[in-house]
Amino acid sequence: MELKAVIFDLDGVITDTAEYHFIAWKQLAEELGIAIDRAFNEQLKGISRMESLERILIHGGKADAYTPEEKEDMARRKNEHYVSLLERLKPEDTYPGIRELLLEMQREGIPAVIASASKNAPQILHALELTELFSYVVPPDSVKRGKPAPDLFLRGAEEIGVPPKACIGVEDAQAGIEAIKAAGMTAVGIGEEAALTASGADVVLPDTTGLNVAFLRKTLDFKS
Ligand code: B16
Ligand code: MG
Repeated sequence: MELKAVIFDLDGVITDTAEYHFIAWKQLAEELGIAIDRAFNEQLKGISRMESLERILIHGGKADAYTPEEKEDMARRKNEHYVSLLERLKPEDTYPGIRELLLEMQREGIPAVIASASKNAPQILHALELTELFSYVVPPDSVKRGKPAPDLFLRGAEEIGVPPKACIGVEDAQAGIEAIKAAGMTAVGIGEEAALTASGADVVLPDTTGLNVAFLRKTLDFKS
């Protein structure tokens, strides 16, 4: 099978915005009297803003304590804090090897797509000066279901006219790996091997330094 596209998650794969999400959620949770730690935060990776808030409220035993309007306001406050943290983002914050990989893909004519749950993805790519290296950024509102459903990844492949089995998806979150596999794509996990393998990752790398076109082609050949 020839590699025809690579569909990337953003937070935790292209750059470390996962940490900024954690800082902003932790502050909001503290204001609500709910303690969250990094282990709990793993469950929020790849999950939409409102769904993340719901999970935090359930975790704190406050699932039914607020009206929909109050929840909207909490999500807005968290996002304002998160967006203020994003002002620090610079091109050097791109994870190691990612820019080189995208440039290599461009030379080889392999399109790169973003399938992120984040409504802030275009702004993040702009801050990292990566916008031009992506063929398409899937708008999260354009699909019905978030990760672990396959919709974001399928929408990305459809937009550029590539069959899912010729795509590799790259993800740091368990929900994201499940989404890639449900889409019928080959999944490369970035991060902790045991958890990502349990979610169905075909291969797991500890970080992004090992990503290059030869590795991705070999992975697709081996798995298809
Ligand atoms: P926003 P990804 C996801 O991005 C994050 O992992 C998740 O923590 C966040 O809640 C979600 O985006 C929504 O982000 O609030 O910016 O719309 O990992 O799918 O790139
Ligand atoms: Mg992610």
